[in-house]
Amino acid sequence: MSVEENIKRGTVISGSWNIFTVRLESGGEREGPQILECRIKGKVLKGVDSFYNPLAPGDRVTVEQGQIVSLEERKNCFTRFNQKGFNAKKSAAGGGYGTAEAAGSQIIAANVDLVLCVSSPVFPPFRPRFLDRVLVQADHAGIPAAVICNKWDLHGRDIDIEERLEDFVRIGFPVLRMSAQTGKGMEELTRLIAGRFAVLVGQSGVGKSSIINALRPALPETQRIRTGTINEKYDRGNHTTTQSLLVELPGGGAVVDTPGIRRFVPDGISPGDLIMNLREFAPLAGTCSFGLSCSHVSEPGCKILEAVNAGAIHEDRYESYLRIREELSGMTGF
Ligand SMILES: Nc1nc2c(ncn2[C@@H]2O[C@H](COP(=O)(O)OP(=O)(O)O)[C@@H](O)[C@H]2O)c(=O)[nH]1
Ligand SMILES: [Mg+2]
Ligand SMILES: [Zn+2]
Repeated sequence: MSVEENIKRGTVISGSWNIFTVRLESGGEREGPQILECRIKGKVLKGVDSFYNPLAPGDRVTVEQGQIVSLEERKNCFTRFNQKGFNAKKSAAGGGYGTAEAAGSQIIAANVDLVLCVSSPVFPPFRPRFLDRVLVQADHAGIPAAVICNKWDLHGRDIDIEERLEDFVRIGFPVLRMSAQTGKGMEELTRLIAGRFAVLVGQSGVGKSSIINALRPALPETQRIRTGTINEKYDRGNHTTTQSLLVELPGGGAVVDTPGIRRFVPDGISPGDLIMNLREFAPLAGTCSFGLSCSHVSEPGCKILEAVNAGAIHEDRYESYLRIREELSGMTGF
């Protein structure tokens, strides 16, 4: 066998620390896709040293003799701040992957075309705060995003939920009210994904894995993703999905199923830059009396506060702004 034949390109479909599942570009139609469990060759892979985890679903890699030898430059990264990683790397600076400064940055998926922020009206309850955080991160990463409100079959006309969903539409995010259980909205979802590479992000129990199963209706029972039950006492889903996983869709495109995230902390955004990632706030940047140094909390002549009072910015989005800002301000490094 020549050296070239031994070097293959592939896509990471799952993995966390040491072992990654890679789908190799098939060596021909008859062979079909080849799935391989791989380790990273040596200790450090170029291009990954500023992250908590070295590789994530969607990463394009080169595999040589069963080992990952290189990573293709990423188009983008959908990340979140992971305090655990931050602490671990702080205490183990110099060892393993990542640097002490930036190891709180956890890659959820790479080379993403669409972020689907999944929520539900009940079980678990609608949490607009969570959606706003995910949308801020998507805008920061330059990835288009859409809001999904699943379990619409359980929805009992909550006026606050409707109002927030309408506001997402108003500021330019597609909103899909659907039910993985009844099939409502499944055609729209397929059209929304449209053969692209999408990542589903949401709290545990909102129905991410159920949605992915519904996107692949013809699959045998054994290949379906396990879905959880809702813990009624806590109104939360059990964490059935423990690892992110890239799943191919029958009509083309792929989605990443992710474990439920209880709290989503934006990554790589300073408090001063936050409004740049809230799209109805962004055009007002620099227009306040205090210019770019305005914190938009209580300053006189603040255009953001004026916009909130005039109804051009939804009060609840402003509340999200205040809370995210406070959290980012308390984080080391800013
Ligand atoms: N009523 C209703 N239940 C759903 C729907 N989608 C998912 N579920 C249920 O919600 C629970 C959690 O679903 P799962 O897909 O595991 O959520 P995940 O944690 O986000 O992956 C399971 O019991 C599902 O059967 C839906 O559209 N309507
Ligand atoms: Mg799941
Ligand atoms: Zn201001």
